Amino acid sequence: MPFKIGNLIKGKYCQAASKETIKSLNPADARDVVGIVPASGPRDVDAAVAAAKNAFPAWSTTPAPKRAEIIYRAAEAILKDKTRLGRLVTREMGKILPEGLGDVQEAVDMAYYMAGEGRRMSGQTVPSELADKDCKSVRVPVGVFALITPWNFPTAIPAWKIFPALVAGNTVVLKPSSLTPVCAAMLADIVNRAGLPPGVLNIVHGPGETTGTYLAAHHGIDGISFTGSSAVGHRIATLALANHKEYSCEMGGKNPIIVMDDANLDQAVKGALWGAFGTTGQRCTAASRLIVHTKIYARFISSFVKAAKKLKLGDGLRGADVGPLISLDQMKKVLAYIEIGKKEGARVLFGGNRAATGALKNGNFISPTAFTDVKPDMRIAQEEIFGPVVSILKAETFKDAIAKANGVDYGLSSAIYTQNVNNCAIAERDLDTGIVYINAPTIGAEIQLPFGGFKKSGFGRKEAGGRGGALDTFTRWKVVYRDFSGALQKAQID
Ligand code: UN1
Repeated sequence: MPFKIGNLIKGKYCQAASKETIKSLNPADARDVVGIVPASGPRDVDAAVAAAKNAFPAWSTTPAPKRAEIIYRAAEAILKDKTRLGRLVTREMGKILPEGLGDVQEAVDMAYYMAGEGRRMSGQTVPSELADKDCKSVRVPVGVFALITPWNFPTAIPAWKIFPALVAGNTVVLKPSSLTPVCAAMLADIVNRAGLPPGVLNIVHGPGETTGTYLAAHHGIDGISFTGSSAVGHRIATLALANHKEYSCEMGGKNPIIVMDDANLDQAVKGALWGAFGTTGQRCTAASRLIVHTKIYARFISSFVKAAKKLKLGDGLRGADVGPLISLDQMKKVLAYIEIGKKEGARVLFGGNRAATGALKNGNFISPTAFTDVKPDMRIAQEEIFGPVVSILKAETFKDAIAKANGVDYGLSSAIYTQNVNNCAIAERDLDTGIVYINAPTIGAEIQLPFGGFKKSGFGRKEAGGRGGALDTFTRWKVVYRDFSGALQKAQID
């Protein structure tokens, strides 16, 4: 049975003014309609933004520890519901069940972390150069935030944005991907029921091109936090600048794993498989290039092929290792990239085709695919594919490996497998990415440090915890100078 979900505006569920709807489908079996949600238009977005604006004065002046108490309650409730929500992630997004549960766990982690910020969120107090005067900086909320989230982490990424936004005192309008609206709606429903005043958290459903664009350009919002493709991120950042809004855009990647000749080969093969084919390659952090030292190239390839052949493709709720692509369109895009790779002269090492027989016939499945004979300037070595396709390149030396790793427009995540301590340190310094992994694949960032990339991978502020993370996205610094001398004192002069 499909879930029938409404927009959440001012604490109430409602249909789109136009009454139009869209369906979300199970990517493992398109006959299974997971949800029917409103296809929101301008009037719906206007109402949501107005509700968020009205709720802002009271919410932003509620003490942060009190705001955080609601988030703690939400964390507990999400955790209690983890199995149901995790299964829903798998059903609506397609990632295999352990990953579906991980998606929900990441939301729980972020909720606890950001709730803790309710009693921190500290600024600075510093001495004044003048007597009887003090100086401090405080974080203040931005206002109404538009949160535009993708389908690949349908619970985690909305949570990454909702919790820091709310603890900091903003009110929000969430526009989740129209491919995974039910996951986001379930999360928001739990958070809302944890005790949020009406209008603090609103959701409008609908496609990115229409609903998302209208929301991002809305004069009533004060900031935008977006995760998705580089092309859309670029448009959103441009809009934000033109309209003078705060923004944070997390975008694509073309993340490399370097495997050096002194690597623990077994560990590197396992890491490469998980990095490349985990979440069916549909992570912005997915490893889509393996840069393998020439000395161990042949040995690496033979173990990699052997291990990849064991991966079971199928429905993530039925014990598969690799699930489907999110949609027919995404599957077609990935298949087109496979054709591009062949035309460019790369060799298919394994996979390379749609799998549509037996139980897979109604789903969007592509067999895990690897290309060898890949040259660094080929499109499959440069462009984000966002599917279970990995390009394998050879490196002659350590220096060559680092140069190849950095030789793309993206800079989100990178990894190196080596036992050489000096090379570890040099890689850590020279890899030009926002996240570097040593002896671990390119995926699996934890929430307590900032998340985001360099180059084409990100614009504006970062996400998640730690110094320079999401609190900087969702607050502004206000500096206060207080003179209690009872006279006029002049800085730099007296
Ligand atoms: C994404 O792929 O959009 O680091 C986010 C990771 C996850 C988040 C990925 N924690 O792989």
